[in-house]
Amino acid sequence: MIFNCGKYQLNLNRPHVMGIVNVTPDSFSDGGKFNTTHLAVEHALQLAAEGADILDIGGESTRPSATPVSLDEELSRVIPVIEALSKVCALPISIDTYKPEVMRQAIVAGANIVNDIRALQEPGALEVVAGSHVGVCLMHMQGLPKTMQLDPNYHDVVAEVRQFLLDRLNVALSCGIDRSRILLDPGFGFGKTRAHNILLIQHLNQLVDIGQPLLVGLSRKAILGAIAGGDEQQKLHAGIAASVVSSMKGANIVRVHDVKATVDALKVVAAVL
Ligand code: PT1
Repeated sequence: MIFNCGKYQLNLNRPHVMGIVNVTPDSFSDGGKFNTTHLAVEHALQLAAEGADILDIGGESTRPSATPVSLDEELSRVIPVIEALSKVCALPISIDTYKPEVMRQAIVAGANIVNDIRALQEPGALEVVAGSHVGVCLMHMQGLPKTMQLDPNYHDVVAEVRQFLLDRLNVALSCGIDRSRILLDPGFGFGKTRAHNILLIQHLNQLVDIGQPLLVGLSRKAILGAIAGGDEQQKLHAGIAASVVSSMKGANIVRVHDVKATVDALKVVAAVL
């Protein structure tokens, strides 16, 4: 399967790794804008050297109970990083945002993929992506990050996530976004209990059946802590297992913090598949 994202074409015949680059001042414990930009670019280049296939740049945390940041704050975090990185790195860059204006400016700055936890539901978001040649990831979420883990609720989580992704896929197609540009993502941890997340992994084949490439993100999420224990090493090891299991079940791209370990583990998966 080929994924088209503007000037890059990814052949998804082997599992791919998306490296996470958080551009939140607290993740660099410094505060200064120049330093934050510089350190984020350095971190991205490190992930590239470790074998990442895609670099995902994000300026707003979407983990449970996170508070949104303003448009101006998000722009000032991510745009300088994308501008600098696109000049020195030959990997596709994705922008992790749901804000259409961030998408627009990120594409101008050199982003190749829009990674949207709201699946282009914000007014204007579909138009920004349709009017470009970038790829897009449409993700499922129940509720909003601030409150999504308070009471996740489904009759049939697999059927509902599948239907949502199909609906958003069809909206994107009807706006002129080519099928080859679209990734789907069940949104692990986004308004889902441990049982919901596990059901989605067990039945990932039902999402594979939609026929679009799948992206999954389980790295360092609470569910891994709940299963394996919450210390750093337990989450790392559990995360590797989660990437291996999901790629064996048909996920094409895994979004992770720990790129080197994941790349090594997925070489075994590639050899087997
Ligand atoms: C994801 C994802 C993302 N996750 C895509 N983008 C985050 N496409 C940010 C927890 O349960 O899975 N797919 N962008 C990070 N969000 C979370 C959510 C982090 C839940 C942690 C948890 O701990």
